[in-house]
Amino acid sequence: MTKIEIPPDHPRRVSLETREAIIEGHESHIVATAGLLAHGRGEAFDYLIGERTTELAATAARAAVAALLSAKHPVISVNGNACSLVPEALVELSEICGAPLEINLFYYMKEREDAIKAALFAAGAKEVLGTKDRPSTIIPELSSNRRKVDPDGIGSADVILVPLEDGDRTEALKAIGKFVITIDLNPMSRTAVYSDITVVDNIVRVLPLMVELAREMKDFPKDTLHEIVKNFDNTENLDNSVRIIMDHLAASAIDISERRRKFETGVRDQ
Ligand code: PTJ
Repeated sequence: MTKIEIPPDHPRRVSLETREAIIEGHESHIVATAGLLAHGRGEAFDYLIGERTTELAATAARAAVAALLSAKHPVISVNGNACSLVPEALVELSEICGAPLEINLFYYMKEREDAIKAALFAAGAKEVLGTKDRPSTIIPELSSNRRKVDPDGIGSADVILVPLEDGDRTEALKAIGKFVITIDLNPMSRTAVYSDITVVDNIVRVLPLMVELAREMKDFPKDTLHEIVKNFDNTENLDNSVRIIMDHLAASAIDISERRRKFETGVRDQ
C-alpha cells in the first residue's frame, strides 16, 4: 500500500501521521486488526480531551515514572499498538528505568510476536522478554492468551506499565498483587479504573514525556520517589479527567457558531 503524502500545513497532520504509523504497523503484522479499531476509539477520546497533554496527565506521568524508578523489578508490557507508535520511546524508558520490555499480546500470532520483536530490536532494544523461545508461567486469574507471562518479566515484577490494555488483564494483574500503571485515553475504561496510576493521554505524546521525566528523576532519592507515588490519587485523577472531557464538550458546543462563521470567511480549523 502506498503511504499517503500528508501536507505539512494540514490541520490534522499529527493525527493522520499517527494513523499512518498504525496502518503500516498492521501491514507489517505488528498491529492486530482489532488494534486499528482500538486506535479509532483512542482517537475519539483524544479529540474529547483536546489532543493535548493536560496538567493532570503530566502529573500522572510523573507519578508513573516515580513508580517505575522506585520499583524493585519494574516491567514494561508491549502490545502491537504501543510498538507501532512509540518503539524508540519504549526502549529508552526501559533502559532508563531498568524495566525490561515484555511482549504480551491479546491477539497472539507467532508472526506478530516476531514482527514486534524485530521492531523493538530495530529501535535499539538489547533484550525482549515474553517470546516463544523463553520460559513462560501462567497468570491463573486469566483465560486469554495474555495469561502466559515471562517468569523473569511480568511473572516476578512488582510494578508493571501496561499501556493500552484490556480490562480483564488489568484486573488479573491486580488480583495477583501487582502495582499497575497504564496509559489510556479513556478515563472510564476498566483498565483506567482498576489501575494504580492511569495516565490519560495519547501514548504518542506522553511516552516521550515520560522518557524526559525519567532522565530528570533517575537520581532522585528513593524516599522522594515513594513520596511522589504516595501523594498521587488515581480516583481524583480519573474524576478530573472525565470533568476535562465534559468541560471540553461544553466549550465546543458554545464554539460551534464561531467555527461556522470562521469557515464561511475562509479560516480553517482542526
Ligand atoms: O496487540 P494486542 O494483540 O495485544 O492487542 C492490542 C489491543 C489494543 C487491540 C488490545 O489491547 C485491546 O483490544 O485493547 P482495548 O480493550 O481496545 O483497550 C485499548 C484502550 O487504549 C482503549 O481504552 C483506547 O481508548 C485506548 N487507546 C487507543 N489508542 C490509544 C489509547 N490510549 C492512549 N494512546 C493511544 N494512542
